[in-house]
Amino acid sequence: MDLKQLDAFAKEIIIEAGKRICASFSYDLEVEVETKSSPNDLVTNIDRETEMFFIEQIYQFDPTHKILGEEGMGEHPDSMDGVVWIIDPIDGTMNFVKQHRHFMITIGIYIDGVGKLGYIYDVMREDMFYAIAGEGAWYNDSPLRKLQPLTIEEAVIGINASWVTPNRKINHEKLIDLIHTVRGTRSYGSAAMEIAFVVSGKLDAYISMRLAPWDIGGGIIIAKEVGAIATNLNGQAPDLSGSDTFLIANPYIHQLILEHYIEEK
Ligand code: 2AM
Ligand code: CA
Ligand code: CA
Ligand code: CA
Repeated sequence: MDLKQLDAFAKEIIIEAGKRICASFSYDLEVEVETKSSPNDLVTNIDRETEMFFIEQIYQFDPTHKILGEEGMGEHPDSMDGVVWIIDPIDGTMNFVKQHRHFMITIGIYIDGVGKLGYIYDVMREDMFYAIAGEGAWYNDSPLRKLQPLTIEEAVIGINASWVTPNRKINHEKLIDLIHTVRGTRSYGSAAMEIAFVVSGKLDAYISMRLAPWDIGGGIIIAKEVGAIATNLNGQAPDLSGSDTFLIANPYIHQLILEHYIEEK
């Protein structure tokens, strides 16, 4: 497998898909919004059309490649053998619908279960965060540095406000302690965007109670190249076979956050 050729192809179709999504903001194209598992879990025709675009392009490029997409438009791969693309056509659908910004296309390409190429593309800014396993990570044309040491007091973390109120999943009092300890908090509404910010040092950690393989499949490949640590809230490596909790952080604070501030119910 020629990774350079695959990388060039992946970037080409991600940028093309981004242009198609932008075109949907023109007035004569209707965006149809539906809810999925809950009133705040949205999907649109553009999510589905973008996933279909990727599937068609990838099968034309190589029909042996397999595709796991959030919207389930392709055949669900039965294993991670061979080349598997894990695709979230729009990460941050609520941002797409409501804000017309802050939504990402994110893709991870795995060969026999090993992450090889990872992409997080900010469609409106035309910003690409990406990595080639073993060769490094980039933000557009600039190499991303290894993450630098910092203390928890200096950290800026991504977290959704709902986890700091009483909930069934996690001890929110400990998260309140965390919020009082760190320098600042942010919440962007796109898991991939928050992961892109952690790998590029714009955030120092991001916590989520429930993410799916397509939310993190690209980002964790980029994380490895810069030394960011990604696990579930038990400290185990992320499992791409189903949904799980998630913590990605600067390596100097990852373990500290897990030990002192995370207590699942
Ligand atoms: P999505 O936009 O692709 O659905 C904030 O909602 C972040 O969590 C987004 O990255 C969103 O991805 C992701 N997410 C994962 N599971 C979700 C769910 N069940 N409902 C809403 N967002 C979900
Ligand atoms: Ca979704
Ligand atoms: Ca997503
Ligand atoms: Ca999505």
